[in-house]
Order: sequence, then structure tokens, then C-alpha cells
Amino acid sequence: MLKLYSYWRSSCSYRVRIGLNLKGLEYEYKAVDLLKGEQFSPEFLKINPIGYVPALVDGDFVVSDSFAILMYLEEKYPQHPLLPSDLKRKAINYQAANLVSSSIQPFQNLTAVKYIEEKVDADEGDVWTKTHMGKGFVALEKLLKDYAGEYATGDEVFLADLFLAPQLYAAINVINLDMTQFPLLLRLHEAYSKLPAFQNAVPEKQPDAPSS
Ligand SMILES: N[C@@H](CCC(=O)N[C@@H](CS)C(=O)NCC(=O)O)C(=O)O
Repeated sequence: MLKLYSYWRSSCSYRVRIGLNLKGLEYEYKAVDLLKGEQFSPEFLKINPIGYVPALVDGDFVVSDSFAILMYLEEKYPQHPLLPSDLKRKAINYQAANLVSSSIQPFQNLTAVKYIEEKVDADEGDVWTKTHMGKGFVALEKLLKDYAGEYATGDEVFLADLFLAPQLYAAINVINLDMTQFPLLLRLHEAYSKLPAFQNAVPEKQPDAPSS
């Protein structure tokens, strides 16, 4: 069975959990407690040398990084395609996914926020995260307005949605970002909350989530 190294609150793990659910793949959940620093244990560093979740183990094959994992799953398990066949919509899915994973999430990563709080100021972490999230959301709101249907790039769920849902969850439930400027993103957040594959991937439903 597939194994997913994950942390309940990790948005990068959450993307992969949605992908696994959409494709109807069962997997064993291997919790890595990021707050306890388990990502830096010698055992985990053998799985992912940079010490980040998620990581997927498929038999004797190991792959890390949510984008790489999702592309691996996409090719190995073609059911419920994560990419549209239309070339331009596919490119927009890559753009939106990478905007989240390269231009928003790295700024909110535990390592980055801790660094800012320690080297700059304890209150600066939150300002820093909100600034980068806001900048990314302004871009996503503009980018997707010409492509969105019920979901980010049309009426079917695709890769962009897998990256957006966890990012929106983090903005709304964790960071408390003011979302009034982002009506389209808010509408997408609502739409995701109605889909079982997304509902079952939310942080609070994961085996390592605190019970209260
Ligand atoms: N590009 C990577 C980023 C992975 C990443 O940043 N993971 C975070 C959780 S979302 C992490 O493990 N952080 C641990 C740390 O900062 O020590 C991906 O998409 O998987």
C-alpha cells in the first residue's frame, strides 16, 4: 500500500491527500510531527533529504515534493485526471499551482517564519506571511477570473484546485487573512468545502490532528 508522510496542518501534505482521495487510492498515513522537529530525524532525512513533508513511498520507490508526487500519481493512476487536455488550461493549472507552491507557501513555511521571528522581530512573522499571501492572492484572483467556472479553471476539479484549497484553508483558518478583496477565491473555498475528497483531506480530520 502507498505510504504518505504527512503532518495534519501541512498545506503541502493536504494537496497530496486531496489527490489521493480524488483518485480513490488508499494509503497508510505516517505522521511526522513538525513542531517536535521529527522532519529532522535521521530516519526521515533518509526519506526526504531536505526534511520537508510530504513524501510518498510506493513499494521501494520514494518521491517527495507535492508537485512531483501528484505528477507521479497522475501518470501511474490515470483515473480522475488532475490536468485538463486543453493545452492552455493545462498551462494555467501549472501556473496557479506553482504560484501557490513557489510564491506563497515558502513564505509561510515554519522554517521561514521562525527565521523572521528570530532575526527580525517576534511580531514580524505574521506580517510577513500575510504580505506574501495577500500578494499571491491578488495575482490568483486576477489570473483565474478568465478561467474559473465552478472550480479554478472550469467546471471540473484540476491541479490548481488541489493547490488552492489548502492555501485558502490556511489563509482563512490559520492566518486569519482579510479575504474581502478576494471574492472569487472565497467562492472557490466554499465550493471545495462541499466535495468529499476535499472534506476528508482537511487538517482536523487527519489521524495526527489534536482531538480538541
Ligand atoms: N515544495 C515542497 C515544500 C514542502 C514544505 O515546505 N513542507 C513543509 C510543510 S507544508 C514542511 O515540511 N516544513 C517543515 C519545516 O519548515 O521545518 C512541497 O510542495 O512539497
